Amino acid sequence: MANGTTLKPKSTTKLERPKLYKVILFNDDYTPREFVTLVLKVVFRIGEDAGYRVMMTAHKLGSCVVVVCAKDIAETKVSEAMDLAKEAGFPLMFKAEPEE
Ligand code: TYC
Repeated sequence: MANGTTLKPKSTTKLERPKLYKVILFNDDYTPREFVTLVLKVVFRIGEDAGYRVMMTAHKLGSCVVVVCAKDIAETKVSEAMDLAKEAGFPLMFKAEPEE
């Protein structure tokens, strides 16, 4: 161009938006409610009140989405949460699943 700047050619390759993953909490008959709320607080940084509501939703409906985030973060959180449950001897279950 006259002022010395150059124009970038338009790129034709489209960047795919990275897929988001949901972390799902599942109900079981053995894990204490307080422990579920504690795990949500420590691992997912969800406050007491919101954590209690997520836990009660899973308790009543069978499952509840905890967060939606990038795949690696979702998988790390799932294994951190399930490690804590395993250490404490509870069958608490989380899963990371791609969003539709
Ligand atoms: N159902 C459990 C109980 O009554 C509590 C619980 C809630 C466990 C939610 C898991 O994801 C869960 N002790």
